[in-house]
Amino acid sequence: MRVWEYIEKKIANSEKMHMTLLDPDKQSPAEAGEIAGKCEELGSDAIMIGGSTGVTRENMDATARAIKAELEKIPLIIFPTKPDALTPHADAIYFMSMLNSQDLNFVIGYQVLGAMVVKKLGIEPIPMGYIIIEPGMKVAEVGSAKVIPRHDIRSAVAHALAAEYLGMNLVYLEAGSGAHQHVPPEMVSEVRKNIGIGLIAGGGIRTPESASQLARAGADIIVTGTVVEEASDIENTLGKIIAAVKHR
Ligand code: 1GP
Repeated sequence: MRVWEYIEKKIANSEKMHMTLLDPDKQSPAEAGEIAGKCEELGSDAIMIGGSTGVTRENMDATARAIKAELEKIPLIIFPTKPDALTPHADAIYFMSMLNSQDLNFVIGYQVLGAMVVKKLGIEPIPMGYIIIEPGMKVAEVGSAKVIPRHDIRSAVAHALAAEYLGMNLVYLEAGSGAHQHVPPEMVSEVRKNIGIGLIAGGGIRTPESASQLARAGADIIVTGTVVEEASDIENTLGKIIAAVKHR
């Protein structure tokens, strides 16, 4: 089954999904593989690989290969920043445009550079509109985002609707990795009410309560990264977050 079909089916069945983000710059490939295997056992629905800084073709390749070796059923999806660190060892790539970037490279330039590479490597592209919400953190800085203020729900809805009308499959509301506040649930629910495509929320989600709140507000997919990196006991920390997403 293609990765998009797998995601689409779950969204159509109103099954909430959890995805784990691993940054190849944060641990060795072997450690990343071990963590990914554990996340699958705990019920995470996909592993995403990427980071805003420190990602190279070498660490992407080695980490993706190690993760794939540990995964039994769930897919590995590239979450790219720039097109110079793509790897053939993943199942799919979020082919994304940062809709509120002020740097044209992040809106369409890197996509043009990467498109032929994605085709050549045979990775499945999944079109996604990426929207950076305050505080935005490193990704806002790297991508020169004109960050949407937390109170500006109207702007978030307008960006999300534009993504839908541009033909994207998914919209990602991103508060930034390590954010002290995740996207507001009111923003998630207003966006949900106004769009007919899949909705992802990520950045700063550290507790089962936050994960459940955002899933109940209408996010189809909850992404966590930092919590896995920092957890001394992944089984307990991530296990509870995943359970909260699934059972809301
Ligand atoms: C970042 O949304 C993801 O792109 C995950 O954020 O690291 O804060 O979980 P965290």
